[in-house]
Amino acid sequence: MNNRVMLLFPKWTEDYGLFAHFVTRSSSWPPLNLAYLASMAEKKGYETKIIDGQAENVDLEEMVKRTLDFDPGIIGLTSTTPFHHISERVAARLKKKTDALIVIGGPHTTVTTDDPASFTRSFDYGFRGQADRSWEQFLERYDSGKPLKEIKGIIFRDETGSIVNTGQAEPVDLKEVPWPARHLLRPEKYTMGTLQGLKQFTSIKSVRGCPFKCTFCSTDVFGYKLKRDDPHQTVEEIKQVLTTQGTTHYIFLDDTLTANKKHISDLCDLIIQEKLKITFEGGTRANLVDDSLMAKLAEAGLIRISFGLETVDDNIRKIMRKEVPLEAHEEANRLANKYGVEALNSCIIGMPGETKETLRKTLRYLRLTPEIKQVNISIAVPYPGTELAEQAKKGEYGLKLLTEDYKDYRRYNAAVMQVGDLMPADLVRLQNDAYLSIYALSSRWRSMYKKQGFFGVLLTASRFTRSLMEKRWPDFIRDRDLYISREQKVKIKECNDLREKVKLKIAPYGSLNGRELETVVETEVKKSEPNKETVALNVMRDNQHNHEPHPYSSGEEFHSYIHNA
Ligand code: B12
Ligand code: SF4
Repeated sequence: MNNRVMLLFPKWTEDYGLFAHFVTRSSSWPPLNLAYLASMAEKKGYETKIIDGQAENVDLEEMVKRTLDFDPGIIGLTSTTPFHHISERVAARLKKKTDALIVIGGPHTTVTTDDPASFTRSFDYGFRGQADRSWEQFLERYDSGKPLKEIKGIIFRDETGSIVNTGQAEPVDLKEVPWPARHLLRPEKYTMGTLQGLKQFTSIKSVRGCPFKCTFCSTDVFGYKLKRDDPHQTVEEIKQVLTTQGTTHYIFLDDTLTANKKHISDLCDLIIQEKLKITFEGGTRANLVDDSLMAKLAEAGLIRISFGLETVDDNIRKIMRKEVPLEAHEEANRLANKYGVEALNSCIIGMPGETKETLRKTLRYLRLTPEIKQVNISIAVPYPGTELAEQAKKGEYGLKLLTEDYKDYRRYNAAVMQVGDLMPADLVRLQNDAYLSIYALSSRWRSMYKKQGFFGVLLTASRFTRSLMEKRWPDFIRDRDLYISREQKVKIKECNDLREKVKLKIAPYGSLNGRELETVVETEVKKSEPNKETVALNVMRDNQHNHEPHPYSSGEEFHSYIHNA
């Protein structure tokens, strides 16, 4: 038997244009899945290599050539839905040139198991869901020449060409899964933009599965039973990486980092006790953090946490089963800010129930909530197997599925569903302008530059140009209520020298869900300006221009607000 295994992660950002630079400058991720599989292959005595086409900038031709030069017995590829065609392309080339077994695994194969358009004849076997155990069995059987088709959790074609599906893989015992073979990757290639600058990092997983069922998310499709690694094991893994590679920054891939408070709290305690000099980040639901947990996370080294806000519209959050109250979200951002942890908020536009008005509400909120420093905006995609895909197919909540060409299922610069009267082109345009509107606020420039460098600036400029070329004023300029205030509660935050600049805190559109929102603007004050009240009033009048009066905009109310400030 040929005991060489080649694992391939094809370059996927070629179709992204300028956005590709943005993606790779702000983050370049190790293919942890392949590193896990490689580790198992090495444990079973295989000589193993990984080519990360993305990080190493290896194009398709070069990837094929290097693979053939290595002459493996097994070639493994991984794919997500929008980039499956790229893995398929690589496999098709290789199929013509080698007799090696070509296998595919990962999210796309899991969610489209019996789809012949995805499991093409370029692949000999496909692996569904968590493949640690089925892959182990595959390697053992291949090595000893035993039949491979008896393994649970795989797909293949029978003599007639029909796809055979052997059902769920045997459960995985995390204690038996060796740590990822990070030594087969080049650590210096994996960097992440943070507020502390660009950091070399690795990803790590201490929990598999998620207890929630958001309609747009593929995690549930995997049918994972929630499993946690012993926190001691995770800490040992970190220590091993620290010693062998010197990596000090870790991204936890756990779907919901704080889903089990005891688990994450124990993990933090161990990191603190062992005095590990590391930083880390992860994502969770905003209602699963509290003051003491955030304090402990920060003490252990948490520098960034991401929350899935998705939308500020309560009804849409309910439909998507993300019923985290908005107040919890603001509180979580506040706690993160309190402990010096960067908070990243992700939103999805174009979900069931979305209208221009709900979208505007979300964008205003993101732009003007001072607690929110960073935002990620993606377009809703009905990934196969999700409840959202079912809703789109049935045309529920004003959805209309317009294509099943998976190449467009990529969340950025492409949309595949219509929702109400919002067409895909509207969503793409709004995604562009939303980023523009949020990052045009100068208070966010520094962090954008630190994380994304010059490409962040370039990307914002290109968004602006695009907006102009498509002959529309970006929202933040056209609709001044997006930019500054519709309502006029103004108070002076800082007013040391009236001859220079005055910072004004403005409540831009009153309250949202009972909580007042504020933003800070700066204004020049002329020497002749008699006093701060007049200055603030002038600013207020400017902002009032062209907008209908608001109940709280009377001079009286405004004055008393100023005096109480
Ligand atoms: C980290 C991550 C990323 C990183 C990529 C990291 C990387 N280089 O691999 C970044 C941020 C770049 C990213 C981007 C995207 N991601 Co992402 N990402 C994840 C996340 C959070 C963790 C992935 C991971 O490493 N898991 C740990 C490993 C161990 O698990 P695994 O990948 O599932 O691998 C296991 C099995 O699938 C299987 N397996 C996987 N590959 C192979 C190959 C072979 C040969 C075999 C035998 C087995 C096998 O065995 C592994 C061990 O059990 C998952 C969510 C999740 N819970 O998995 C989403 C997830 C994979 N991403 C998703 C999506 C949609 C995307 C994007 C398309 C978003 C976009 N920009 O439009 C892109 C696509 C990028 C790409 N190249 O495909 C979806 C995929 C849905 C789908 N139907 O494909 C997921 C599942 C999120 C979700 N819950 O919906 N992502
Ligand atoms: S909480 Fe996150 S990982 Fe869990 S189902 Fe929802 S989106 Fe997916």
